[in-house]
Amino acid sequence: MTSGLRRTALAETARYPEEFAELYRGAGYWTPETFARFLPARAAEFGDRVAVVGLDARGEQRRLTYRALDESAARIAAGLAELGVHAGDRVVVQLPNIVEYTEVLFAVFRLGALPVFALPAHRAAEIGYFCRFTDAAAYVVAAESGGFDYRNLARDVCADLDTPPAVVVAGDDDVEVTASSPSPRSSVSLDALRTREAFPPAELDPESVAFLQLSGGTTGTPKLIPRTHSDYLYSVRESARICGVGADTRMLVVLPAAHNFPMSSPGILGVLHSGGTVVLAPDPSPDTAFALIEREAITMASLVPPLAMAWLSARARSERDLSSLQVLQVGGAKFPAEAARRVRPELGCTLQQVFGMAEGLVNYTRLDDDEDTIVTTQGRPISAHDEIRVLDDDGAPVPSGGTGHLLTRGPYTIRGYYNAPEHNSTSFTPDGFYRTGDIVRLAEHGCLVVEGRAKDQINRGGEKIAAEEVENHLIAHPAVLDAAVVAMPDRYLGERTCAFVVTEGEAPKALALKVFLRDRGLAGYKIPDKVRFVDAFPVTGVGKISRNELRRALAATFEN
Ligand code: AMP
Ligand code: DBH
Repeated sequence: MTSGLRRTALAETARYPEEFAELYRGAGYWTPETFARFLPARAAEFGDRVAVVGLDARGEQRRLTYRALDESAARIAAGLAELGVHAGDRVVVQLPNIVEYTEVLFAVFRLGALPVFALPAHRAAEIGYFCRFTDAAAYVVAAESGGFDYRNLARDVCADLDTPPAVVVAGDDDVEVTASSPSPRSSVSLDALRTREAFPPAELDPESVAFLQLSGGTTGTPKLIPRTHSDYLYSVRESARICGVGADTRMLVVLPAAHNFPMSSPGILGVLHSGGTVVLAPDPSPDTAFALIEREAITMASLVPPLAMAWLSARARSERDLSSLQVLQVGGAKFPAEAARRVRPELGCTLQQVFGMAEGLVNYTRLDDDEDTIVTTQGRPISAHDEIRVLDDDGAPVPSGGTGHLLTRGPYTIRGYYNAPEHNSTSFTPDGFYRTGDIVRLAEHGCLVVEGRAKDQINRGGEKIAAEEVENHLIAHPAVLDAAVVAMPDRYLGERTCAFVVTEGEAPKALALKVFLRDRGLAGYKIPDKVRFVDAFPVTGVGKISRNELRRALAATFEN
């Protein structure tokens, strides 16, 4: 595990040009703070305050103070080090919203190792890819969650890898996870790692990469996003300030904790940086959330639009006292103005729209914006140094107030994906602007309104699906000649997926194709909602598949 391979350097693309680094340091944005010292510093300041409330992997209710969380992280870090995980190593973390997530997160940070943030929905196709592509030294899972056994997933993933990672299991670890893999390494329970001595926080370059976040992406394989200590902590501190987060904040985390939104906008990290309390919801249902809001006097929560709609409709039927709730953040996908308008009168709190991306740029409506701005825009950037360009199809700036492609560059937006030189040459301009793929309009006061999308991605209620990734899996079926995955409008999720498929010989049943994708280990949310068999695809003037034409065909035939 300590071989040269595990030491593969992070691509230089992660580095910001020195002139920009100087600018961001000079402005006081980038500081010497690192994630290794994040929690130790908070524990010194907020020791006995409650940092995290939630269930653990065994379903027990836990409340951890800052000091207890820091002590757990220090001991788990020591255990991980004994397993052979060192500073700079990658650790794939796939945990649900349980308290161990925060313990493991800060343990990995303390070591100076790099978490790779997988989602609970990911399966063997994604996890295997993350482990291989990042040459992961360890993979951390919960034994079981949501009726799914992650020990089996870990076993399947490891069996397919030449150098499988050390598997760490939170909860009951009664299965020999990697026994059948070519290079057997049995799994270890997280609790076994806790018995060690405390590990001292690593000394790290604050401008080095702290972790790898996932992009919803547009390509055949998911892209990984290298975020540095300095850039990310700047966005976390500023987000906390903009969102009014302080030691009295009690945030309910409903979305998957490792997603960039609940992690950093201002999310778990913003609340813990400020001495507040994070309450982890074990499931996203309004019933669970409302009970927790009442019990824990929650002041703030962040949701994707479909969940916000579910809260709105559940509110009328619920007797729960939600009066502590001050701010409801909604982001990840476009929140329609008609729904946005209902938040204040029906939930009794201020709506904050959040338009962000794991690559960097995050926009917020401000808490004191007028109601019209809050309801009809997706907010404005965090930083005075966030550079925004809105360009037409030919790359020329659109006239003020016009609609066009959003490009951005700034103190917390990456300059390149992890080890992806080819993608980087198309996803970034030569002068370092990230092409977001979003179509926006620059409204008054510098607020952005998301009008659409130019990238081949489906946004299924905040869950992003790269068309090409699903198409590649479909094409692997022996009867499938070609496939095109497009979005179809959906009242609840905003969009769902439809796969158009050209087959050879006898067409398989739609259900059989879905099962085929599942068996290939694709995450459930990426399995197409509909499959349509066609003889051929409509093409554009230059012979590319016309996705627009396919979308139009869908609109004409499916009633949603
Ligand atoms: P990712 O790059 O996977 O982190 O996904 C970020 C993308 O999610 C953005 O580029 C947008 O396409 C979409 N997105 C996030 N927040 C919003 C929002 N409030 N309204 C519309 N789209 C959003
Ligand atoms: O969708 C996103 O990726 C997102 C949404 C809101 C995000 O990364 C964020 C805020 O930070």
